[in-house]
Amino acid sequence: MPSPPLPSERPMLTVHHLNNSRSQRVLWLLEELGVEYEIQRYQRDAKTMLAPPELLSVHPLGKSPVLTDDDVTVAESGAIIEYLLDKYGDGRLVPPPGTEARRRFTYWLHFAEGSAMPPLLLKLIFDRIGSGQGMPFFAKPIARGIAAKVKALMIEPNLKRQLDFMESELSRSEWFAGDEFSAADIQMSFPVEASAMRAGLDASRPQLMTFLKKIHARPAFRRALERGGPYSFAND
Ligand SMILES: N[C@@H](CCC(=O)N[C@@H](CS)C(=O)NCC(=O)O)C(=O)O
Repeated sequence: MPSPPLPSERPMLTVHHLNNSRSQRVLWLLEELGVEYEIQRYQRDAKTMLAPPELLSVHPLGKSPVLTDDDVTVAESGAIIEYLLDKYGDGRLVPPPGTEARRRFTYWLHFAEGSAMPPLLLKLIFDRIGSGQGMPFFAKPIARGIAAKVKALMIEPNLKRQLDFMESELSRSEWFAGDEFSAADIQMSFPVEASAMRAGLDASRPQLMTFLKKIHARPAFRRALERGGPYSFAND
């Protein structure tokens, strides 16, 4: 039987991985880069779907993903991606500085969490409110009415507009930043997957559906899924 690795031989890079979460993107990037890492697993509370309190001892916000690399702790997906590309990328998966592709890369890296995710999260919340689950029977029609109004006035028009925009950008080039696959596609995978899961992305937007097909076929994506476990995009 092989002896367990000595502490000095173990990878220093640890992904603090919450099941069913954005930390899947970090595993995927590490697989694309071929960097060794270990996974520290955390399980969402089955009822609230919130992260367990142990994550608070890794980072004050207690959210996932968080990366620890020796004595460095990095939170926030976009910041983790930039950290990994700077330290381990050797110029891979990021277009050269000063190019149009680099400008688009930076845009999508920020857009994914800064613009695309908020209406998707609002939809998740208002779908739950509208379902009336756990409410007294007399409150259910009121909750349903409020949720339907907020969704129709605010959330759904934004979701439609952003889906149309992403679709048209992907008809300009094969990937989000240009003709080469980049870490911006990894960052954008989460809002695109979540849109397909819960915000009406379907075959009427063929570029986005092809994007999903292409990322699912990447060997590194599959390896990350095997290590991280399946996820459903049904949560925040
Ligand atoms: N913008 C942050 C979002 C982090 C975030 O909200 N993570 C979710 C998982 S996908 C989480 O930890 N949820 C559990 C909780 O809030 O308790 C990022 O991209 O890293």
